[in-house]
Amino acid sequence: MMSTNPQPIDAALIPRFAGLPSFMRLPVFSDPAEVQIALIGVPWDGGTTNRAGARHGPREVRNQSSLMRKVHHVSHIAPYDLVRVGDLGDAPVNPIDLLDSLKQIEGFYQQIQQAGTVPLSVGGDHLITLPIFRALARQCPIGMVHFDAHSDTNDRYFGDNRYTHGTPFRRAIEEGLLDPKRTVQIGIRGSIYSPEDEAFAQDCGIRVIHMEEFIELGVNQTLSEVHNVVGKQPTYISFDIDVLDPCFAPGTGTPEIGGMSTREAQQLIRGLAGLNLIGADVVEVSPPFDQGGITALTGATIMFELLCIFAQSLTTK
Ligand SMILES: [Mn+2]
Repeated sequence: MMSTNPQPIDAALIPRFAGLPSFMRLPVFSDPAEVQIALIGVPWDGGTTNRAGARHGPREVRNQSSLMRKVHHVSHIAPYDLVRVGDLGDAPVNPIDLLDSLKQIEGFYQQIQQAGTVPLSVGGDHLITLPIFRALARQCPIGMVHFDAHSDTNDRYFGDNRYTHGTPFRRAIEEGLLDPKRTVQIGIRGSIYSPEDEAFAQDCGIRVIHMEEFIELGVNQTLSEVHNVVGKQPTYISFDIDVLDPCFAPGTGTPEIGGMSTREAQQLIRGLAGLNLIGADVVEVSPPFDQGGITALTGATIMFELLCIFAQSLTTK
């Protein structure tokens, strides 16, 4: 039987390079209640401390997402048959006002939360996750599986500025949105400002799996650790593209060598099926630093991997 769910434009009828570039070539909706999973862009990088450009991420990920097909080649999950998925456009932002942007992004995600829709977002820099949490985790702190080269739990930058893409998870913990004991960070590496940089994350009980430990553990043992830490309570997945080695994802603001391969990241995400998933994002894709669209393609593919486990989890809940 033909599904009545929204479907991507069929690439056998209209070639992939034609038409308007929505996420996964899906129809665009303005009412979140019309879909179960909303694909959303957050074109904002006002929290970036060094090389800006992630504001251009959503448009390029939409463009590269035209390469995605309809069925996952390993799990055979067909997300568009299982659930209603659509492109919900971009969250409203203000490129010259950080606090106004945080407010506008939070307001947009409040509407999504009220509609009972699950957001799968593309940034933007990593500060966008904070207003998303403010909307999704108001009732009760959530858990998180966090892929990143950086812990993003710093305190202040350039004097007394508390909001940058290096601080979102310290703020989320302080605000009672994120439960540090149900948080696992994977792939952390690179030079740090001082030996005390990691004290906050360690002291509040975040399970930090540095890149070196991930190499020791391998994919399967890392996954059992992740499932132990986050358990069956509501959990968010935040995927900073810089968790990948710059040879796989050069188009990002803060690259760190010695990172994960795209294959390892795909295996890890597939292993997150079965978690109680409430939302996810892919952040820090920065097209001005990209080469031939490879990082945007990677972002789009990670988004499809996430979409598949989300479609499955919504269907089996
Ligand atoms: Mn980050």
